Amino acid sequence: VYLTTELRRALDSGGLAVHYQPQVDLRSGEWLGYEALVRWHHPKDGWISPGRFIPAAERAGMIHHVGEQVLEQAGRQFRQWRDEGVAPEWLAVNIAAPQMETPGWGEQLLAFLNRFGLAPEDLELEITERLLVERRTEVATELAYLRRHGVRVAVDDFGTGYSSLNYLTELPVDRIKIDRAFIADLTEDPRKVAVVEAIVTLGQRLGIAVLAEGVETEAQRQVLLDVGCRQGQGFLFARPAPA
Ligand code: G
Ligand code: G
Ligand code: MN
Ligand code: NA
Repeated sequence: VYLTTELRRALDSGGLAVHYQPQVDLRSGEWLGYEALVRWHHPKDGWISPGRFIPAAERAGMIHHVGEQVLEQAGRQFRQWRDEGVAPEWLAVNIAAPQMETPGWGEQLLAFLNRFGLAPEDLELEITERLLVERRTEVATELAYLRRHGVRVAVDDFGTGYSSLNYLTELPVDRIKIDRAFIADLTEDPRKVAVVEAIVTLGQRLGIAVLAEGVETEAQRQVLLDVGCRQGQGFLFARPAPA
């Protein structure tokens, strides 16, 4: 109760910030896109992790409000970067289940992009594998609508326990983000290399881009390049940071 009361206060008083982390070309190091990551600094309790308050916001029916503020801030920031000529190709935003399940949400999202003079192609929605599998029918309509208009979709946290590979052939997906659990011991565990290589091959065969999360070392980058993974994100390149 404390958390959601305080979150409501933060939402009303501009207490949420958005940080950005680059998604890069593993070969050249070029920054391809930015992932927007919400941050909450509580006046007394300090930084509160989205891993804690996003689930609380979902349960309390406040996730729409959080999502709107993230999109609003990130959209405006991306517009500014574009005007300054420093914007990467895309902006990636994390989307929670209840947002996607609101009828008309896709249309509102397109209107929102339009308001900032952004194209649907500028935006990528990161949706967890769990959501895509468990709520497949509920999110299908809005997802298909948005994708028809050019918005891209990334599967976040790919490979974490939901072995339904079937959805990859049925749901419109543009990018797979390999969960950082697979990357963490890539250089110690050959089985992890095998799994990552298989995901990369799967992506190639299905025409889906593959991005590795949680790349922290040069050795990991090298293994990823060796198995044909072209994109990554992680502390090796940059930590999430304010605009
Ligand atoms: O940034 P950090 O590692 O603390 O993020 C923890 C979790 O919170 C990650 O799973 C991330 O996807 C999620 N997250 C970060 N920002 C947002 C957001 O704006 N909306 C949603 N729904 N989840 C987010
Ligand atoms: O679930 P999602 O992929 O949206 O979570 C993204 C979060 O992962 C970011 O908020 C960030 O804090 C965290 N993250 C990003 N890069 C790294 C990394 O190289 N190592 C670790 N341990 N965490 C990372
Ligand atoms: Mn993400
Ligand atoms: Na992830």
